[in-house]
Formats: sequence, structure tokens, C-alpha cells
Amino acid sequence: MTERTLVLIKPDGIQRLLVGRILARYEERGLKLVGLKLLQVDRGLAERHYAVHRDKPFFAGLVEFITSGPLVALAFEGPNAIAVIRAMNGATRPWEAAPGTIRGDFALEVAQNIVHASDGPDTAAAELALWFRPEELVAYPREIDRWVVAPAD
Ligand code: DAT
Ligand code: MG
Repeated sequence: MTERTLVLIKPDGIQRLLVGRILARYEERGLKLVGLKLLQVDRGLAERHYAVHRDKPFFAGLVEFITSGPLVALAFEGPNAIAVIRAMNGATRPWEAAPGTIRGDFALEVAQNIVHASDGPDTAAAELALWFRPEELVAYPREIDRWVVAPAD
């Protein structure tokens, strides 16, 4: 099923000069980029984004980290995009992330785990609405889609 999902390249990904390499991984997989922006996140947006973790002991540190520098917000579309990107990112705890995943290749610590991605259809819809205005998500055809995506039946 075609899905859309939100990815964040967190401030550690920017500071470590990994934006291009991470973006290339999703692009090369065949996922379609439908939204992209660089922004400095304020506390309000950070707290809304991580609201589900409000009561966790690491919440304050999480908000502090995500607001500590600019990040890149991406929206991708593709068949099973939510699960595909979660798998590409790897396990939350980088020491449990398989080599070949983004976290398994670039991260060591759970707080500095480089990327965020929506974890299901409901969170994807809510997070895309939180980070992008409707007109910032762009629908367009790609010539390569006939080589990447099965025809609709
Ligand atoms: P994911 O980002 O894989 O969806 P999550 O939703 O459980 O993981 O947690 C959100 C983020 O919070 C995670 O990317 C890093 C941070 N985090 C999670 N568990 C943590 C912990 N025990 N200590 C510090 N930060 C943690
Ligand atoms: Mg999560």
C-alpha cells in the first residue's frame, strides 16, 4: 500500500555532515521525496512531536536535544514507506541496530540516534500534519516509477 511518512534528520545528523548521505539512502531505495525543509525547532513543536514520551524520564533531555540545532524534516512516499524507513533507520538503541541501517552505521548512543521516523499510519498522518502544511507536500509523477513501483490494479 502506498504510504507517506515523516523522517527527521536530527541535529546530530546535521552537525556530523550526514544529511546528504542519509537522504541518498532513502532516494536510492526508490522512495519519493514529497517534502523537505531545514528548520530550527522551538520547544512547543518539540514537545508536541514527542508528546507520547511526556512522562518518560528522558523527555526533558529529548526536547533539549531536538531543539539544540537545526534539523531536516523530510516526507517520503512509497509502497509500505513507513515500515521500509523504520527498517532502514534500525533499532532505537544503536547498539542493537543492524549494520547497514542508518543507526547501525552512524550511531552509538540512544539519545544521539540521528534519525526519527513515524512508527505507524496514524502517527505518520499526525506527524506529517505537525511538520508540514498541506501545500508543502508535493505530489508529482516520476519517470522511474514504472521501474520501482508495481502498476496499480
Ligand atoms: P524511535 O525514535 O526509534 O521511534 P522511541 O519513539 O521509543 O524510538 O523514542 C524516541 C526517541 O527518544 C529516541 O529516538 C531517542 C530517545 N530515547 C528513547 N529511549 C531513550 C532512553 N532510554 N534514554 C534516552 N533517550 C531515549
Ligand atoms: Mg518513536
